[in-house]
Amino acid sequence: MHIKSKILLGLTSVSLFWGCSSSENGTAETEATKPNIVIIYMDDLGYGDLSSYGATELSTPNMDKLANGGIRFTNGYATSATCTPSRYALLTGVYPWRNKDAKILPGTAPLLISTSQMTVPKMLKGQGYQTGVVGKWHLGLGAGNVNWNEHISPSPNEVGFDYSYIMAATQDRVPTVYIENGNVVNLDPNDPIEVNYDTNFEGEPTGKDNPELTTMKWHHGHNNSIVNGIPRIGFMKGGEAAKWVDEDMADHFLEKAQSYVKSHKEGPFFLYYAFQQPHVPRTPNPRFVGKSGMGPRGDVILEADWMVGEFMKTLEDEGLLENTLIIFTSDNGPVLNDGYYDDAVEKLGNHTPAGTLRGGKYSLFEAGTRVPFMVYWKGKIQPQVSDALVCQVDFLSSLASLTGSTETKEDSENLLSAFFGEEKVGRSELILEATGRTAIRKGEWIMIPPYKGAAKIESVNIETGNEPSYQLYNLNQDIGQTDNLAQSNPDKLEEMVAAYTAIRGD
Ligand code: NG6
Ligand code: CA
Repeated sequence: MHIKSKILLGLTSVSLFWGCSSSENGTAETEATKPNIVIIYMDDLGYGDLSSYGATELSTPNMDKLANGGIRFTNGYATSATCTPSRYALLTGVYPWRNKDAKILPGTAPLLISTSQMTVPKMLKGQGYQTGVVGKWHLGLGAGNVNWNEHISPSPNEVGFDYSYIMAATQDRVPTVYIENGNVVNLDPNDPIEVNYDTNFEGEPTGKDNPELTTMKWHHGHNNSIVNGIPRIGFMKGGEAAKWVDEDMADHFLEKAQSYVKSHKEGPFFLYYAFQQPHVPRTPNPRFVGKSGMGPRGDVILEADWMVGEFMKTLEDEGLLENTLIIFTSDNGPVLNDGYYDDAVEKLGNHTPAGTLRGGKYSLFEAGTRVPFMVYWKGKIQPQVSDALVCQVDFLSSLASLTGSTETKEDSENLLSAFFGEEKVGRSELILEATGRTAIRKGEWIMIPPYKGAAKIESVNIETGNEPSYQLYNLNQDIGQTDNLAQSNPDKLEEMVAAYTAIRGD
């Protein structure tokens, strides 16, 4: 049985989804079933990587079903151009630049979210939800100096998730093991795990010194411990039986996500399903090798697309599709060579992972943060394309509003009506972040303050967005950000700088 509870909906139009009438003050009250909520979160998937977002060289039929059967946002953003800060904002409703530690974390970092902080799962738990996370975490674990051979705490389970099945950081970082509810899976106590990000363990091979032991070659970084032939970031010793099989990771997480759904179908549940694709190392299962003709990066996108389809099938088979809100998006923009020789550049052909956007992962230009962003609810949300400005930091307040919670955060706007396609307008302004630098989007404009530093990260071949003077672009007229109007439109520049300063306070 689903929990029947009173849902207060601030918006009359949204409340119509429940077929209820509105009261005089514009709010509606009804007995309704709370929907299950699933966030499918991709890792480094670009704005132009889906056929529904214009890709012609890759076909993503299952992701397209969400895009074409729900709302496809054209101005949907992650807060950040890298993983950890985007995930922090998605879960907490707080801009990551407010937390100085919200940057790409090593696998040994302590938990970034305070256990006293409000989070999306915590808020939903308060509304009667069961909550689970499956997949990539990358928000730190423990309180420093984690002993991987004991119960790890705090973990996702201390910031709102009843259930967690995760990898600690990234697929390219140690420890290369799965962690279920704070315990390393398949750990053999006689072969304890040790992890260090500064120094190697005596006698252990590394990508740097033992290239002959690697099956994937490192290009930059990624030359520490070798696991499954892949040189990683960080040093790890022991834990042989607990090590994941890279080529099986996507199947493994899918299976965990599916069993979570099946065992929580009485609902309501919230599942944060965080894929590891197409982040490096790209290790498609043999079923997908060669399928894209684009090398491993294309292959793992097809693999992820297949997983989305299988996951949707499970929701359908369990009779949950009409009662589940699905949000699909990505933590940051695309990158080709992110540290391994894997043919991403060589076999790209005519594919454009960023679509018509400038930049990519790590960049303050649009491709860093503007990402595929779909909201799907079969039978409830009318298929459409929306240009509303929306961001992942808005999930906290919006999902609170949906489920009858009064939780809200200053940085997190209640955009439920935009997320449901009832309004075509979202936020008026948004601060975007890339490796510690910030810019402001306001209306159709974006202003990037002057930044010192290289204009390009040569290793990944991506423009950073750095320039010694102000940049101002009109994104409606110049989506590719080629025409800097800072000089020719000083009034607009001044307005944007004032808006930026008002939020950032410096
Ligand atoms: C970088 C890694 C990159 C990737 C990134 C995190 C090097 C040279 N590069 O430091 O490969 O792991 O961190 O990506 O080590 S993210 O999507 O999780 O933010
Ligand atoms: Ca990422």
